[in-house]
Amino acid sequence: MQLEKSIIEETNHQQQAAHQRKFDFVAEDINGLDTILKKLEDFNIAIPSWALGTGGTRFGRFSGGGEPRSLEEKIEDVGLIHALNRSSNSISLHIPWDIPSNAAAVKAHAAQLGLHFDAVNSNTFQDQASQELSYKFGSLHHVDKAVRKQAVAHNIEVIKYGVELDSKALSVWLSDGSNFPGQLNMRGAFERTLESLQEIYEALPADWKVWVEYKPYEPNFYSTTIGDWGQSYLLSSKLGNKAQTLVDLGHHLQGANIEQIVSLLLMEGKLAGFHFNDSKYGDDDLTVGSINPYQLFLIFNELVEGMDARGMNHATAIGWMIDASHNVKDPIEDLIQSVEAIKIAYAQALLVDTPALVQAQQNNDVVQAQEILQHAYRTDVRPLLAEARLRAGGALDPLALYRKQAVRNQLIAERGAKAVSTGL
Ligand SMILES: [Mn+2]
Repeated sequence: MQLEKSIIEETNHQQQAAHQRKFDFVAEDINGLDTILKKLEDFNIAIPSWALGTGGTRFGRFSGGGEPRSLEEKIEDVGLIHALNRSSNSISLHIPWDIPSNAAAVKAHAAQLGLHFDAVNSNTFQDQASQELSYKFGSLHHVDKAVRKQAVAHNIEVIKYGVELDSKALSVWLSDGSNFPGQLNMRGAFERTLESLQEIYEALPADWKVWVEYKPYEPNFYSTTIGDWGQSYLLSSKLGNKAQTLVDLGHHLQGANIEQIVSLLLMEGKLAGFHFNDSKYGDDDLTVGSINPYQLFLIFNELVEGMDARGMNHATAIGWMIDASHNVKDPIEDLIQSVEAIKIAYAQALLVDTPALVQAQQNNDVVQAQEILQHAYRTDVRPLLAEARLRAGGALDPLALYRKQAVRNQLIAERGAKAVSTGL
């Protein structure tokens, strides 16, 4: 299904007066308002194809109904989100869950909805029915050369699909690791991973990147072969300019200072991009900003400062993507909330009085530095986001409109109450 533009316009019209009041109130105190609004309009976050279905845990999965049954329906769902928020103009495919069998048709369908394709993701963390050798003991790091070869070939196949869709990056996350001390020679595992990644790197088109994601534990619980940003950075440095480190917010041990990691990767030109989510304990894959929105703001503060220092385009220089799994929410509602949370943190970071902060840092005025950051963080920027959406043709209040139109009920009517999204 698609949302009629007239419905969005009509609803915006009804909400216009209330919006204008809130917008005028916050806009009055903001310097460079139009530049900020333009940056907010330009800033889009990719939606992963696996996030349109209900997520599960190892204990079970409870479908919400009306889930997309095919890649085409997943694209439709991203189209719905983008029509509402005008901030989700791309989709990131996971192979083999979403193989585009007819790339030209898939691309045309997406383009109709104003969408393009972000990074493609490979999968060597589970076995597929058709595959010859098992990844039970790893893929790119496997002790058996034949398994490594199969995993390398899979990644090269994913690049091929991505080329057909005009993607520009391959995102690699490995579950490779060990569950028990002694299971693995760690140096050997790292060297074999590097060798395998080098073969994949060689297959990258000239204008492509490979994004190397890290994660400290799970599904392996003693060691992960690419366990932290240092190990990913080491690999991406050895590989070359087309390799960079991907930061997934949930892939850190508790208390890690992610903003510092981001700041240094950016300084070295090695920050590929983000997988956004939120967590309280581990890789919880919760809605972005639902647990710790202040940390998200601090990360964006480093991002904006670092990108400006390097003259980078905020919207396009880095890959922005959600990577979450929704156990109990309507996936579309969750994604609308996540995109909103990301853009709130971004908008707040744009409000930081940088010259004053530099001055405070120079003077070791710790109190003033905190005041400056928290002044930006405590500004209610939601009317700015709404205004940017309005200017881009989206809904003033995407979630409210989604509910008012009973979109999920329509999807259930169309696809069935038991429709289960492919891949999960
Ligand atoms: Mn991820």
